[in-house]
Amino acid sequence: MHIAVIVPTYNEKENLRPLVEQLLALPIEIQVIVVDDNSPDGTGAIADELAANNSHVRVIHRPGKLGLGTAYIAGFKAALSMGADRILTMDADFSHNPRYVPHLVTKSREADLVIGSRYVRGGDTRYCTLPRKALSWGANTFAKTVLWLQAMDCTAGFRCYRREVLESIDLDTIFSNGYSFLIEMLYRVQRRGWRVAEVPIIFENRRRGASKISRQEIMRAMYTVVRLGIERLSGSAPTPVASRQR
Ligand SMILES: Nc1nc2c(ncn2[C@@H]2O[C@H](COP(=O)(O)OP(=O)(O)OP(=O)(O)O)[C@@H](O)[C@H]2O)c(=O)[nH]1
Ligand SMILES: [Mg+2]
Repeated sequence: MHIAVIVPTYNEKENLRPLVEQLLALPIEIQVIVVDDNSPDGTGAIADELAANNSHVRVIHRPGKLGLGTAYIAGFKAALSMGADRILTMDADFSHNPRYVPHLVTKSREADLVIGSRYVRGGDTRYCTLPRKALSWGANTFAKTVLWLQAMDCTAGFRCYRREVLESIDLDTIFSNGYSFLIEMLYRVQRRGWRVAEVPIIFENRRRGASKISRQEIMRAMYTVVRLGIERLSGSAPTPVASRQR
């Protein structure tokens, strides 16, 4: 099985090298795809150096900070064209510990999208401030209520998609870009009837580098949920194809 792990980066110079080293040391063979948005701190050069020394690392350079959603899409397209069967996404800041990657991949035998989840039994968060926990809880509750999302952790970026799932979604029509991209993807996956499962993870707040979540991102995420909620009520969403393709 060909496994690709997409790591979007923006100013992650302290984190990227140890993260990639830990990913490549896992007992399963993976291809790492770094998507760097011309990070001012030189993360892109570190990624190039890692790629030069290991054929299991590939780098996509984009000219500037174009947002998390399009970074994932660029990574998805590269992974699909490389023939990946499982496509994972994770943050570069060690909030998503690489040791969980094999758990997500194993669970993907019985599910089409697997989420590394803080909010199922055995999952938790560490070193997160109260405002950060409240933000996550509020975003999850709002998205779940409006969109009837079945997962417990709808905003998690630690995921494993089966290739067919990404192939079934027209990635170029995904409207949201920043963090709300995760909510929109989950919504589209669920609407298409794919099986979604969660495995518990301990989410650790980043220790190095800075968060990129801004007030504007939060407003955009709320807008995405409302927009998709209107789409859901108006019945204009695509009909499920999953049962045919599985
Ligand atoms: N390529 C790219 N990567 C991004 C962009 N914005 C964020 N990232 C990366 O996406 C991942 C998640 O961003 P974070 O800032 O850690 O956001 P978060 O994990 O939701 O929030 P914190 O818990 O505060 O860290 C990290 O690996 C970032 O470097 C972007 O515009 N482009
Ligand atoms: Mg983070």
